[in-house]
Amino acid sequence: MNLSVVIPVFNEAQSIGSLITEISDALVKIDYEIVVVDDYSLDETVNVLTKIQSSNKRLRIIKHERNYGQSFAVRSGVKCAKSTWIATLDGDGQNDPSDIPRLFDALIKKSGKNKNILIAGHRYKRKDSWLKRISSKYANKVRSNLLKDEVPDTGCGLKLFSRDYFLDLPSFNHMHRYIPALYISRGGVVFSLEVNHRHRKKGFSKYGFNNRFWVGITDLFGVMWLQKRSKKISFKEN
Ligand SMILES: Nc1nc2c(ncn2[C@@H]2O[C@H](COP(=O)(O)OP(=O)(O)OP(=O)(O)O)[C@@H](O)[C@H]2O)c(=O)[nH]1
Ligand SMILES: [Mg+2]
Repeated sequence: MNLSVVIPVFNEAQSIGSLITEISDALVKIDYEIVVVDDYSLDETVNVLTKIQSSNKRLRIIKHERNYGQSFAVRSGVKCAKSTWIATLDGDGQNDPSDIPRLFDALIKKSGKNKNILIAGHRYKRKDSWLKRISSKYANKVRSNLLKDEVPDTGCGLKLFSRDYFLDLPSFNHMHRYIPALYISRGGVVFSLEVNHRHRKKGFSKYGFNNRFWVGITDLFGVMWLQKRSKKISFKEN
């Protein structure tokens, strides 16, 4: 197996089925598994997934026993993943699975012997409400000024990386928005590649002003502190 596709979901019964079909269509040349992490959904998400699994042996379903949030769902999926390489994407269909092969190619080419490469999707044409686009634009500016992570888009759900390197990063709620900064502070190298972005067709957004803006401000200071305390460690056996 070459690639584990990890998808965190919370109440995505209406979107996850078509997304899995799209992934299967996009990854015909790759040996992959799909690890969907259900974060204690209250809708039919698990039933939908169980039905799909009966005819799709590449699909694995990991169930949280309560709602832990998106970052911990991603982490559980990465922990359970069987491949060296991971692709994450949102479960609502806003990321386009047909971008994965190109990003996976880039990851393999740039990695060589190194496992410290992050390929971060850059949603250059956001398909979100104007309010979300504007608030995200300013949030990205403030964040990149303070964290100096030099990426145009840190919140894109589509990211590819090595399983081991990711599991070494600090783990906290909402860390999924700071993965590039955490990579760089430990000596990782980040490449932003433009990806397609689509409107959410079904289901509901899980984030509003309060759980994005205020949490984001607290987290910014936390991540700045983590950057100060991080070291780029290199060693070899004699
Ligand atoms: N596991 C888990 N996943 C979550 C949680 N909240 C959101 N997600 C998933 O994370 C992904 C991104 O969430 P969205 O609500 O789509 O966030 P967004 O794309 O910024 O917002 P919209 O544009 O409104 O869709 C989706 O796959 C969600 O199902 C959560 O509490 N737990
Ligand atoms: Mg979304």
